[in-house]
Amino acid sequence: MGEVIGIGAAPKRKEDQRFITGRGNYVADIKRADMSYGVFVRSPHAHATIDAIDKAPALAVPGVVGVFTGAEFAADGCGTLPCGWAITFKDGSPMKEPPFPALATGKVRFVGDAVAFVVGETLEAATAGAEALVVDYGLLPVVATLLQAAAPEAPLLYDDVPGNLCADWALGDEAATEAAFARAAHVSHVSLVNNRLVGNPMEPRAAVGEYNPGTGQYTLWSTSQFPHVVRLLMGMVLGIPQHKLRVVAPDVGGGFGVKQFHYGEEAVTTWAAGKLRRPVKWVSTRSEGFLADRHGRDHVTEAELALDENGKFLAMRVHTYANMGGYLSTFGPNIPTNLYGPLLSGVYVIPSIYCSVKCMFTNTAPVDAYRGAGRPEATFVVERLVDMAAHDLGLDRLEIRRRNMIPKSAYPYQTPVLVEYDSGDPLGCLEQATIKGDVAGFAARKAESARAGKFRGFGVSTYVEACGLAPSRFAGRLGARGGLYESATVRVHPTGQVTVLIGTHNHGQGHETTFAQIVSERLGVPFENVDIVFGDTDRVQFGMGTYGSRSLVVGGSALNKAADKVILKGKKIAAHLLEAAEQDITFEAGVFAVAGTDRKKTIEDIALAAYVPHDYPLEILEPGLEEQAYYDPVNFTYPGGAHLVEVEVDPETGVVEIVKYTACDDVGTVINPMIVEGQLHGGIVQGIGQALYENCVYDETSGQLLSGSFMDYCMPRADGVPKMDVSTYSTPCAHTPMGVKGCGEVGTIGSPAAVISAVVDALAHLGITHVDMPASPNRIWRIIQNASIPR
Ligand code: MCN
Repeated sequence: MGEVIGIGAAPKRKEDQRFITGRGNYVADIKRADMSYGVFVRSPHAHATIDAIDKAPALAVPGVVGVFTGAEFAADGCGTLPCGWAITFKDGSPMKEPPFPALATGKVRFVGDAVAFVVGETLEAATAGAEALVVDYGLLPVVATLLQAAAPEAPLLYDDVPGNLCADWALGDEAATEAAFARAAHVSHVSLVNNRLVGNPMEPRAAVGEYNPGTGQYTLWSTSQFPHVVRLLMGMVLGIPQHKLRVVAPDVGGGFGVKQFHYGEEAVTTWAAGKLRRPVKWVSTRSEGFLADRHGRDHVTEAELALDENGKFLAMRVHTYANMGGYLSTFGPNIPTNLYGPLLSGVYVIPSIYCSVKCMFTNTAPVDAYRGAGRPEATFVVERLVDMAAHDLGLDRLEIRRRNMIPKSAYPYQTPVLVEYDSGDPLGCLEQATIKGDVAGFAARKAESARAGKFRGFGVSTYVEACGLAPSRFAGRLGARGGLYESATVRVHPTGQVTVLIGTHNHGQGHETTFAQIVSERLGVPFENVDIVFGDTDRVQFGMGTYGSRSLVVGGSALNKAADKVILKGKKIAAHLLEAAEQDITFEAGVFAVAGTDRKKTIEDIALAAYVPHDYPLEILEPGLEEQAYYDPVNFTYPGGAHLVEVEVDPETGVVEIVKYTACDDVGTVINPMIVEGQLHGGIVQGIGQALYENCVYDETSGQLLSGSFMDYCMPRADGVPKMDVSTYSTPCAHTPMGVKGCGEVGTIGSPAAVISAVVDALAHLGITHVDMPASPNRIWRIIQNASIPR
């Protein structure tokens, strides 16, 4: 008999048993009878017309069984890839939404745009066929960067999208902000770039499509974070009714946002399987991933903060250019607008904020969500501005923050940019981090570094996040083309074990463990007796998937609600079996009892009675002990925290080493502290990656991807990451049933600004006030060489 392991415990992750023993089942592992293999032919040009495609040489390659183009896809009645959000221009007019074909037709718009799909008996045959295919391109002028796209007379990606402008979006009260700036004693300014990133999950994307002509049933196995949404969107694209389409996302080796979109490769692989009447497998190479996965970030921003004579914030003004890439991805326009503007108040009282975002088309891969999605960008703007204001006014960076933070007593706190924070205590987080990070000892450590010839810097970032994506009501107001709830079914078997069917998707976050903890505690059943099922549209009721740190807040709350319903039904059965009134039945630790008596039944007794209805109130209760619940929160949850960083800069080489990292994060009630710590570690490392190493760069003339491999795109590695001191500080969420807030992205949100704050501090004696990311050795060495104040 196993034990109950509930909320707050830290059992080892259930799922790791299969991963560390090589028993995971990934899409690339899937084998089907008579399976064929597909390879995408991708554009080598950033912007060109497709003048002709000669399939004959590819079809002549032995073993090639099919060559498919965008023209055939369209001629078959298939549609283009839908965008899930509709933002508007400032004047309310709709965004420009050009079609996004799964296989390009007429034109290609980025290097890596899929032009054809070649299928062979073997991967080798398909690869040879793809190489043999002849595509005639007519080269067009290229727009590779945001500023090129916005330049007057810039070449256009779409004839009907003037100025390459998808939308000129705005949020906040412009007039009030202008008035506050007019009366400000001081204005601080930053001009910054939020560097473009490639997600690079360990497992590249993959798809296997299958068609059964006997039943008309299509199946897609995909590396997806949201199989039900893929079924919905792909059903629309291919015209397949939902009941004839099954989407399975089995074990997925990391997503980080990259796998939360409906990709053309999914639709084409499934469609080709139907045309060929045989299964087709496509597995992305790492190089393809660099070219054709959705990218993240890529902003250029001018921002200003108005302050009074006491260093109190009066207003903030932010103007951002955000890159959409060549097409609008599933959530593309939502990320730099709705997930960015509303976070610009940070953890501060800022009476007026105005933000405008120009979403631009460029000849680059589509840009969409990458861990944090919009919120790291917002935090970077706010925190760089606050550091700059401290510098300009000669204030301590911690002091200016303390002076302007929202006090705990002011929660719930309505910001001037739409959102209302339900709970939080930024000052409490900062104080805990300050103590744990031994800020008082920094001066001595700096002197010691100086003796070793290193510049030591201290950096700070405080942040707030909006996560737990749903609030359908909110999403609707923000332009979502659908609501965002989550669903869970709790199935108590006749012998008392439990299967949970949930609409979220576990691809590294430990749901099989933490969700089992919730059920174990709520129903008083052994932890080992709970299995979590997800990722298969034929097994699980509709669900929205995993992204936006929503799984616990929304999915876990649905699970909690379904457990409530199980308990309620259990009480009815117990009342009958124990011959008592329903309101007299209590439930605790897996036991239903008549209050004040020793008459009781275990949950196992009740489950058996529910399924084997002897002496059971069939006339008032249906048999079975299985309940389903949907949960749609009333608000986002707002995790927050403070990150403190110390770096050493080697002036000879420009290398930045992080020598001390202290994080204090408020994620509300913690279900599993070990998993939360792991999530924080992972998130922080990705933020360090953005701050110090990673940069996705396109050639400005040709639009070629210059950082298309791990030789050119530097990922953070263990040797670049210090031992971190990570702790939590809990203010429970006021509206989620368990008081939980999300934790999956917080590390990525807090860290980049903290690292850059430390790098700038290390170079402050050279007159440096800002450093763009990534703070690579090359960049830092040049900054030191060119510093106006010699070292
Ligand atoms: N948790 C907890 N207590 C809390 C908050 C969360 O115990 N107060 C647990 C949850 O139950 C869950 C895990 O921590 O097991 C993460 O929960 P949550 O914050 O709900 O985030 P999601 O599960 O929705 O995961 C999404 C989030 C995002 S948006 C990205 S991107 C990301 C991330 O998670 N991608 C990841 N973490 C990742 N981790 C891995 N290994 N791989 C990815 O692709």
